[in-house]
Amino acid sequence: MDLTNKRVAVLGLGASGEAAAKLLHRKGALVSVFDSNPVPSAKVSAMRDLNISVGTEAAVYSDHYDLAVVSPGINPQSPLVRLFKNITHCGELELAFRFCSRPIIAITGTNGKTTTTELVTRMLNTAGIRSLACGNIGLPLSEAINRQDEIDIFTVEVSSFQLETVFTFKPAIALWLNFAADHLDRYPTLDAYYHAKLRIFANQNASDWAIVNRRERLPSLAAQTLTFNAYDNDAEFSFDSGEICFRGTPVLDIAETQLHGIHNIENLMAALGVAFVLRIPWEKAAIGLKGYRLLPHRCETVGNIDGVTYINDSKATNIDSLRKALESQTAPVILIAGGKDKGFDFDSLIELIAAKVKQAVLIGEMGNRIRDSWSRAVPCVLASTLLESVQIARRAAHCGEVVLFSPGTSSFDMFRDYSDRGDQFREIVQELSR
Ligand code: UMA
Repeated sequence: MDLTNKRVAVLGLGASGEAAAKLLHRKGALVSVFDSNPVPSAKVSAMRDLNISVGTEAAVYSDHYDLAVVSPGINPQSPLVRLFKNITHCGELELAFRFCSRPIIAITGTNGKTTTTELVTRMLNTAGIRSLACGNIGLPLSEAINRQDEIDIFTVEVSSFQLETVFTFKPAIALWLNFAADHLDRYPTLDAYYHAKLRIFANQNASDWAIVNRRERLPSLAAQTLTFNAYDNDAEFSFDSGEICFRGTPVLDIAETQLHGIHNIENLMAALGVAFVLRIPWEKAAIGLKGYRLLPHRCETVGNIDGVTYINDSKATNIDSLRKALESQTAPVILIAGGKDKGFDFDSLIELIAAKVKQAVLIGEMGNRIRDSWSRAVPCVLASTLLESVQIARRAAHCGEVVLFSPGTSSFDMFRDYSDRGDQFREIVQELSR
């Protein structure tokens, strides 16, 4: 892709936009960045130092441009993108891929992407294959490729938002972990979300690999396929008596890892699939996997007050994730849930709620709707702040029980993001335990 003197508009100046603008600049393009919102002056100055102009929607004269590079968080139907409707466009991931000289392991799925990206990266590095975790996990591929001379293979977490705007992106290994309802505030239908994700396989051929959960309904794939599933013995990676087996032979004892729950067993299986493709011996692969600890906000125990365990699962931003957190609980649960209205229907959880939850405390935009749904199964109480919800949960919980904060939807109605939400929960619990 020759970008010399090409006029390129970058839409959005978040992490992706900034990395894309810098990459384009290095490749000789004449770059302008547009953002619908005010941009911090330090960021504007950093761009202007590179001769990159920064403007708002009002400054767009789109006929000027040869290419538009769109940030993943910007809805293709947004006014900013529509201004460029007659211009060739691609996403930041596609742009970076064009300049990436190393093979890519791409990981998608509604839940578990970040954990699996970290598991794979750790496994590879421990086995002596130099890898870097990037993509949706936080480090844009456009920035990661600055270091490609010291990397053997990139491990890239890819979201549906990023996949919407890829055209030639071709991972050597594509992992499909699972699919469940999410992002219904972005997509008109669940099918549209599913088809965006499917683009991970679009350019693969028989020299590539697809590592897929056998439970998933996927079209026939051009790549060589490996399957995994913790409930299905016909999958190549299966689960039996506490061990992950490959074609019937045990390869990893879960008790030797730091991970719990069926969903994490499947994440480990997917990572072991990468080990198989790259011919890493099981014992060597296991070293990295056994040492891995989950990031914060994923069923993280943050305190114990009067014999009640407090668990921060703020990363549960969809119903499937909340379901998995509940399924892994063995003690009665006081559940704190709710947040931004993403169009979810919480009725599908009723049976699980009735089986596991003693009381539900509901917050945020979705609080009323969840109460209408769940009050048939459990007592439900509304709280107007997170602090109030924890205080209510504390009064309801008895020794040996669990207060689980697993919102089941996004945080943006009350918090900056899920990590801000989880940090605040942790602080409240720590304050109460003093
Ligand atoms: N903006 C506009 N117009 C709009 C909307 C946004 O100009 O209509 C601007 C905003 O003002 C802001 C910029 O766009 O300045 C933000 O762009 P962005 O939302 O694409 O965010 P980035 O900072 O570039 O971060 C993105 C990913 N964000 C999203 O997909 C929403 C990050 O994933 C990713 O880590 C980063 O690129 C690096 O690759 C975050 C995420 O929430 C973690 N992902 C979703 C998820 O995991 O569910 C998909």
